[in-house]
Amino acid sequence: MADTPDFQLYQHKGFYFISGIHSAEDLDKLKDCEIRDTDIFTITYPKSGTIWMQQILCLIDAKGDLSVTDKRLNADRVPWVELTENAKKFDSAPSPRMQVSHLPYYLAPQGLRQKKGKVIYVARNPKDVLVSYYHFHKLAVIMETPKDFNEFFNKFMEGRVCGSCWFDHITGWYTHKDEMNFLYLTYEEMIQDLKAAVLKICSFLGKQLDEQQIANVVKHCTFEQMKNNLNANYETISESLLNHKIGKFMRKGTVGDWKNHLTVTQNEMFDQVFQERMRKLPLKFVWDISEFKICS
Ligand code: PPS
Repeated sequence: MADTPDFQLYQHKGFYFISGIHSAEDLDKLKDCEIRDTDIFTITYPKSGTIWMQQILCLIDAKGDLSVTDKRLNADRVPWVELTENAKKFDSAPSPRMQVSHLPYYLAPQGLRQKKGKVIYVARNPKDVLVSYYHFHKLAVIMETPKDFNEFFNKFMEGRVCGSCWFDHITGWYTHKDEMNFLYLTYEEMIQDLKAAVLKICSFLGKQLDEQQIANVVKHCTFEQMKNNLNANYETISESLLNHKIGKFMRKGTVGDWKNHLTVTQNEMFDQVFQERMRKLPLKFVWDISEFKICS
């Protein structure tokens, strides 16, 4: 019988990774890898819209033609650079290299800070991140199943999860953004107006798509379309990584689900930490889907 890797949370240089899928040796090499001008890195804290960006980048690259993306998983076209198998191939991969990553600013390839390549940072309101991550922990074989929501809430607030602390992640990237070719996007703005977000991404990447091509990108990147697309919904990811009987990776795809999970006390505690930790960042988040109507 083949050996099953032992998936354990471990720290490397102050950041939590998972043994069996992340190797410290490859992570260190990645930091020094040469970055090309054509490289595109999507950076996210987990559960902030990573696979959404995998799909968007694939479709932009295919000028909206879904059939071009038909034969391969989007996670293979736009791989996670820090996963051991991908990290090993990164240096020799053909251009243009499109990658996603949860790495913190200080462990990412240093060339990005010399304005080589492009970085798209996607942030999501952290209460919804917490809730999405809680459900994902139940689904993911590689992560410890939480005893209950309260236990996971505490772990998340302490940053004892793969990806470490949400506040550190966004602060690290955002405060160094001027050193990079950097686009900041939010999950919520993608929910509110996907076409506007796609146009922003195209402009940042210097991609010229016509109206119909943009409309096709948007069409194939909606939650409903992705949910039913086996190349985009992660339902074919091995059972040794995701237990598909427990739930779906494409779960709710909305804004404000935290209201169905956090207690009043948890919410107050969260707000207090949020105010302290985000005081110096000029970032605003949308916490509920109803806020869109107020804005428009
Ligand atoms: S991971 O595991 O870190 O890669 O997860 P990630 O892909 O970053 O985030 C998963 C959440 O993103 C939602 N998602 C979407 N929402 C809206 N529209 C589209 N097209 C879309 N694609 C993915 C996905 O449903 C997860 O959120 P939750 O709240 O759990 O539904």
